[in-house]
Amino acid sequence: MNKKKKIFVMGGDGFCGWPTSLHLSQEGHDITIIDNLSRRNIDNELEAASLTPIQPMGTRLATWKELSGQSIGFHNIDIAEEYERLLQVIMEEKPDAIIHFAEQRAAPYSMKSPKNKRYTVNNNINATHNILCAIVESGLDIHLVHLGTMGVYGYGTAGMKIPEGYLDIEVTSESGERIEQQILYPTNPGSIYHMTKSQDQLLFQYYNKNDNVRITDLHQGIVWGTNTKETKLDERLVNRFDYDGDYGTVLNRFLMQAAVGYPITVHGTGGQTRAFIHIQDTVRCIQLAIEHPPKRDERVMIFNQMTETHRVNNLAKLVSELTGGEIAYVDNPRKEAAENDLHVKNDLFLSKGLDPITLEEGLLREVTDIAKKYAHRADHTKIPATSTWTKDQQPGIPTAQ
Ligand code: NAD
Ligand code: USQ
Repeated sequence: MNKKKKIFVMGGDGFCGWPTSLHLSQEGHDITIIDNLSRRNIDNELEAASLTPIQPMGTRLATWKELSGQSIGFHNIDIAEEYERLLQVIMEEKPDAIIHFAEQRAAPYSMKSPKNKRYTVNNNINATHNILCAIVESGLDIHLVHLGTMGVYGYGTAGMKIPEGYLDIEVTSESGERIEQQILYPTNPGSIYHMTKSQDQLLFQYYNKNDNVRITDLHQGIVWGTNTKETKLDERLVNRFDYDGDYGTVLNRFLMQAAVGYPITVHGTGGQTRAFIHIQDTVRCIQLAIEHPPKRDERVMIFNQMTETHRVNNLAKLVSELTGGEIAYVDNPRKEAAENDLHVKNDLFLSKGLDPITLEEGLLREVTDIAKKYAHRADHTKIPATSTWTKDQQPGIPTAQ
């Protein structure tokens, strides 16, 4: 194993953060979770809950201690609002690395109302900026690993493979000389949430240039699946499974809809192509990112954290073939192209040893082990995607419902 590290996991109570905390603890690292439990509060606000029965933080941590003998620390801090507490805990515990998951991550939730737009911008940009500012103020050489999104690239690439963060360009100087350069790939976000991730990239570029902060930005695709090796050890460690119209992501929604006998809700024609990754591969990629930090004078390291691309309509057909579920083509509540192609480079993680889990091998297991097992907990009224991108759009509700 690599050297044992002290690692802060910001947002360690969430869907990606919890299994990552357990995995890194299992690997022997010293983990402290920082989370303000805002995601659980949003569940209360939306009156929607995880399909899986997630336990309170205290039970989660006590169970992990009982099973593994490892302690995981926890601080309830709002990192967007409580800068001084954040700085203090960094100064006291001196982490080698900080993994930053702590943002409002749902595009539909971010588009719901002016209040939601403003909350998402304030929360996400302040959270990221406060971490960067505190790292510099602490004087410690902390490696920051951020969970970004494939969505910062936009999805129309005219057949070109999306590179890992930087685009090769050629410009013509005043004197007519052709000069090659690499620039940050131009962003083209499709929601307020995705826009905050685009802003994050500028904050990283600036703090890296000005203060030499070592940063890895993981441009992650849509995460599917629920459990990992560690969360499977005991039902009290189960990971969250969002299926509601705001937080449920497309493939997990389709799996759950098929399992509970709700029509599979394809937005528009389902012509959108997206990048995907299984949650087990997410935690593995983060481990690899922690084990391969950039050097002090290196630019922001950007990885495309995805393993497969799929068209939404093809996913719906695949799930329908596996389960017999019926497909409903509903109004698209989002403002997005009816169709797009997507080709993505992910050579960096593959070269570091990632051996991806494919949809083919994991899909059916997910339907039976999770979606069917917890189908009785589903509230069908929370399934439709009711948040629209503009006032004149319609929610994505199947006609028979
Ligand atoms: P999540 O909502 O399940 O988890 C985020 C966690 O951060 C929650 O526990 C929440 O309480 C916490 N948090 C939010 N704001 C905070 C604040 N101000 N202070 C302290 N804690 C705060 O989301 P997730 O699905 O685990 O996503 C984690 C990260 O990965 C996000 O940044 C998201 O953009 C990125 N990502 C997720 C996916 C996906 O499919 N889930 C895909 C690509 C990228
Ligand atoms: N879609 C449907 N039917 C549904 C739900 C979604 O057809 O019932 C479609 C959407 O219209 C969209 C696509 O599926 O075209 C993906 O939607 P999504 O909700 O699964 O994904 P998205 O909004 O992009 O957001 C999710 C995570 C976010 C992360 C992002 C990665 O919530 O945190 O950043 O995936 S990516 O998409 O690569 O940018």
